[in-house]
Amino acid sequence: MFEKNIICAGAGKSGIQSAKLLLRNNAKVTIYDQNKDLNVEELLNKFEGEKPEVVVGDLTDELLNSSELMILSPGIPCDAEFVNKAREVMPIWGEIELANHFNKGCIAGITGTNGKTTTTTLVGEIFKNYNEDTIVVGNIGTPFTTYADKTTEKTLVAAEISSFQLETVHTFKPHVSAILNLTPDHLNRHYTFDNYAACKFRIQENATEDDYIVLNFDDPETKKRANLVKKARIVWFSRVEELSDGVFVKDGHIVCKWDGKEEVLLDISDIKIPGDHNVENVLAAAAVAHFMDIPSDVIKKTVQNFMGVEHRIEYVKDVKGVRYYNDSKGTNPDAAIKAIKAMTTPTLLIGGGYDKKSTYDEWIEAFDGKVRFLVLIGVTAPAIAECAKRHGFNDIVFKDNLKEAVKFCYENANEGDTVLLSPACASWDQFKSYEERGELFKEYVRELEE
Ligand code: UMA
Repeated sequence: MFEKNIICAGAGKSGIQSAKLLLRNNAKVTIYDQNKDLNVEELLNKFEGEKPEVVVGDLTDELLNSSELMILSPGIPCDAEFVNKAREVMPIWGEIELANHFNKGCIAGITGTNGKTTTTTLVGEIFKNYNEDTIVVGNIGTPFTTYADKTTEKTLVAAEISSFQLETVHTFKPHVSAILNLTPDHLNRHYTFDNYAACKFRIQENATEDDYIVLNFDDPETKKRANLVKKARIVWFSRVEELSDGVFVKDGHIVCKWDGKEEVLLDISDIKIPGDHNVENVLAAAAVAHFMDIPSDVIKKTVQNFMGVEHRIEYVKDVKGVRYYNDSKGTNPDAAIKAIKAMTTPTLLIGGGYDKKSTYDEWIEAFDGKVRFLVLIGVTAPAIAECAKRHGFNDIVFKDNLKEAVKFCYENANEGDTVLLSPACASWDQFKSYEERGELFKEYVRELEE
């Protein structure tokens, strides 16, 4: 299908999987990376069987003249000098475009500023419960090219798609796409918020009248750009308003009203992941799944069993009427603010860890009268305590380690309270990683006497 050499630019996950896919399909491939210090031997060891050529540093005219196509990894800006030079002599496809070229499955593509990973994971779970032939790919961590050429007409594809990836698509066409929300992000790459938002709307560029785009009615920036939608049918979702058409909350149910018919997809009480932002993620996931023709009983059952993404406001279990959440991925104050805002009952909060010289003022302000005890561990404990006191918060307890902190919470929580590990700090003072910290937290909670 390809006659000349193909350049896969970027030797990360995307470049490697693009090269592997092309080699499997008998193309000639050169991986090109700007990093002169790249360990070529280590890279080649990742290839069994046929190996690609590898070029690092400067891109030569010789390579350009002997190639017919460049596949760009998402992390490489489209206006990089070598990309501009290549564009004069060959087409530039993103890794997603290459995957799309080989894909035979039906794609649900999810983008937006926040909540992409949770929503894509949930959509993937719903698909899997309906059809084993499902792949969950994209910005979520597994390049689409890993599986694209193994898909069939029956495959369901749940794809998390970033703005970087959308810059270099040409024919990519999800049957159902979603833009969850839009706030300024990646402005160093896209320069303006309008450019960034326009990139996100490219997700529906090739859609026809038979395709759908799920959009957030409650997000002003998404709403005001709905005129960017070309042919896809718009499915609005809303957490706060009853819509004449779309997916929304009504009397504790999530309903879909479409073509004059109203159907209950699931109940708000089915949602186990906390916070208004997660209600929005579930609304979007349910809308995507519904318009991908997944029956509502599958959607409902999956949501009932969905505990979220590991280590991100992850529900662990209830012990003696107290709910335990693991937010070990809350490694900075911003992430920890989202977690505490998501709590709806009095909370015993475990925080502290490695010192990244963050400021904690906004985190403490976000407690909003909900925190009964702040249980501090790790290097940052004194600095956080000092900051909390400055803000008039004095219910502070120091513990030597996480196990002791969990024990204190267990002994002091009242029925109906929540215990939340959301450190606002990295883990490296006492743990290898936030994953290890989260795993241990869950282990200690599971050991508690019921
Ligand atoms: N490189 C260059 N020139 C450049 C930039 C990078 O040669 O100007 C080379 C680097 O030396 C390196 C390689 O390119 O060897 C890295 O490529 P990459 O940055 O595209 O990384 P991948 O490993 O291929 O990971 C990418 C996504 N990374 C980015 O978008 C930055 C991953 O998203 C994604 O999971 C993966 O593909 C699989 O699809 C990460 C991300 O941070 C999680 N995404 C952003 C976000 O979520 O905010 C958009």
